[in-house]
Amino acid sequence: RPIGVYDSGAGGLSVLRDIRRALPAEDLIYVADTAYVPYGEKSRHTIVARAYALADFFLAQGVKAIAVPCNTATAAAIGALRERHPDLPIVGIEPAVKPAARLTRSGVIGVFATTGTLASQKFRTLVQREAPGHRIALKPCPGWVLAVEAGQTEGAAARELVRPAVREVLDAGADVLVLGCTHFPFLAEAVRAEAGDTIPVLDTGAAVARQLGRVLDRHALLRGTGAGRTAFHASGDTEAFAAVAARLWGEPLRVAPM
Ligand code: DGN
Repeated sequence: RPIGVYDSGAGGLSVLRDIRRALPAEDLIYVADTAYVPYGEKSRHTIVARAYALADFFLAQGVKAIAVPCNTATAAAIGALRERHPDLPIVGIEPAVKPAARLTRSGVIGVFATTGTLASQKFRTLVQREAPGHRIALKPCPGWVLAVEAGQTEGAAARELVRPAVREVLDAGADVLVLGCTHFPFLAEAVRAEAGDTIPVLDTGAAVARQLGRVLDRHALLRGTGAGRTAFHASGDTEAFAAVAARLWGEPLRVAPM
């Protein structure tokens, strides 16, 4: 049986890459909820309703687990989703505050994410638990999400896009940067180029892939061998998503409607 993976758009592809690498035998179904992108400024109510709709879509395809590589959706909806589907393994994502707290020397951690993530109770709890006594320089970056959705992740334009936010958190004293939105690893090179070699830039894609493997293993749901398939769907314009996703995923791909 396949694993369902979703994000508001193309961002989750950065984590899908890690999942594909970590679990090569699994069949994966990726849905980009592009009819509702971006999630960053949407109400909690809307994001929970979308989580329910996506889970219903996945369950109709017989999935054995769901991964939500979207920080905004995890923060707003994963509790409600687990309550609604108590027997289904569901894996979310959270910003890399914990590893950042171990790395920082200045005690200031820069976090780039959506407004929804940064304003969530889940994020506040994460900071209190994993980085007590540290200062967090928060920076919502809705423009970065739109740039990735438009496939603009490289070159001088990408560096210009990220420069003001990177400068701002570095000026606030941050010496480690957290990409707390799954769209942002596609801009990691630009962020690294702006921040310089000595500043670690962290994301949690690989951790999510590992966690998914552990959860499947615990439920005895891991497939033995064989080549896993990857299917792509979008709730919005499938052709438009196919064009962007091919660029970010690195090979041409077919996108079916949700
Ligand atoms: N990729 C999502 C996240 O990790 O928060 C949401 C981006 C968005 O839709 N604004």
